[in-house]
Amino acid sequence: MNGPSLRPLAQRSRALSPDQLHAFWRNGYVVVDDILDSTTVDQLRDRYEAVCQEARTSGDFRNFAEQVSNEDEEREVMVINQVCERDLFFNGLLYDTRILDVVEDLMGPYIQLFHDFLLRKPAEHGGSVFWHQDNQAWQSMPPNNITCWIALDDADAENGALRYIAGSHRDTLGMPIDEDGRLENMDRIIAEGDQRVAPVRAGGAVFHHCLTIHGSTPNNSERMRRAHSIIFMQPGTRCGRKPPFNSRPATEGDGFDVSFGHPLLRGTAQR
Ligand SMILES: O=C(O)CCC(=O)C(=O)O
Repeated sequence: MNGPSLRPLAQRSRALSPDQLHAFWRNGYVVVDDILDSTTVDQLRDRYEAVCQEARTSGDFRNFAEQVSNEDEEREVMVINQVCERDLFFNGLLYDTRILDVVEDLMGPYIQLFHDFLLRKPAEHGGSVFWHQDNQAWQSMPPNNITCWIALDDADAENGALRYIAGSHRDTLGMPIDEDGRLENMDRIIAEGDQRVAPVRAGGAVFHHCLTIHGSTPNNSERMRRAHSIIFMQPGTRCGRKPPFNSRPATEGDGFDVSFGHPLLRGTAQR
């Protein structure tokens, strides 16, 4: 009988091992060490600091640090959106085959940019990032977006690495959400969930699914924790919200035309 052949995972993937693929789908995230070489990381750090300096001067950035009490007022997580539109080096990184090969293993051969941003958690007063599902903010349909969080410094529990509720992208499927898109049982799911820190060395990356619950703790260490997040989508994805920053669909429910802000990175744009 001639049917589609099911090749072993190892033969179908470009970059990830079968164990890494299984870990991603089981836990909702996977750490990939040494995805970028040290020369690229050094160049990225230079451009990163230049972009941050420009944003600080112009005021064109957000502070994403969680504000729970007055003591948090001095805390900072500097966020700069759509860095790929501000700097050619970051724009080039979108097309890096080392990253796209992993994304292709996770979402298939049609890949478009959803958006990208920098997250700079300074030493000693870096803030925490609240527990969330990325798709709470985006309401993207289908909810298949995948984030590649690239570490520019070694990130660990001391300087506020990412932490995840392992398996929450599966466990929360179909659960009721409130009018903000937040899971109604979010607090209970987090309290009872399998919380895991995801340490990653500079030049490595964590890939996570847009339904995996995650956040990060403050940075009280003497080391910076700099990261760059690139979020990938499948062409044809719709945006359920009109988000508050540039280069997004004009209206709720719109698709994303291929554009400078949302380039097609692999494959063809299916309509
Ligand atoms: O860098 C952090 O602490 C949070 C990052 C995050 O939430 C994301 O990239 O989706």
